[in-house]
Amino acid sequence: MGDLVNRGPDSLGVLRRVKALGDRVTTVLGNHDLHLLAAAAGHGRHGAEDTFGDILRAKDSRQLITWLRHRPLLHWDKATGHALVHAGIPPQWTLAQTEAYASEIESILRGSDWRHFFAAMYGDDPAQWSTDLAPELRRRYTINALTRMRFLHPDGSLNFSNNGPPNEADALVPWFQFPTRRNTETRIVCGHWAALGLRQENNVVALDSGCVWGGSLSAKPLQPPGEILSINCSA
Ligand SMILES: [Mn+2]
Repeated sequence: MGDLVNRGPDSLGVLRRVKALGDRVTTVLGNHDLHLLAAAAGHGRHGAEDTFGDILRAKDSRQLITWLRHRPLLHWDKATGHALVHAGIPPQWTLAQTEAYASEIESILRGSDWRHFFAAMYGDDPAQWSTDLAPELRRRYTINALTRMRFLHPDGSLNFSNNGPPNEADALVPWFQFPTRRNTETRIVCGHWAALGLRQENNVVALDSGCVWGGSLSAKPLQPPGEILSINCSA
């Protein structure tokens, strides 16, 4: 569910290992993966807290970056009927819209001018979705919604200041509990929100159980469907 890098001690090892699995693995891009791609493109504001310098300096850096930028933002798993996405799908979008907006960015990242995309990726605006957004702003909203979203304001706009668990957030609503969600029929598997922990509700499976913070690493068998498996990461 993304964020293969920058969330632990051996980002280079993780990236090489997952890449080596080839067709046996499907992974979607997370905000930290995009942050690495931005750095590789010369647009990242990467600093001391980032732990992917080894990837940028590796002898196979070019191949790893090329592989990573060909990963999708959204994966629709037709066989099991699940949408895989790093943070979630905004309530204003149907699955068809999500596929269209994600695909627009995936095409850019896979194209020869991919580096240029990152010049305009960073920023919290626009926080509110509108079909009238100019292309550059639509793409930034898409990136923010699919890879950074947690809480929404009551008007449906994205909130970026609270990353805690839901009970600590006053008027904010977790995206998957938003009352007028248009994608409640879509089964969604996501990660990203470590403070939320494991959740299964409203057709959403949220799997980030905080491995990087000493919690656990969790997996959900989709075919055949099974109970969530978790392994302890505190050791
Ligand atoms: Mn994330």
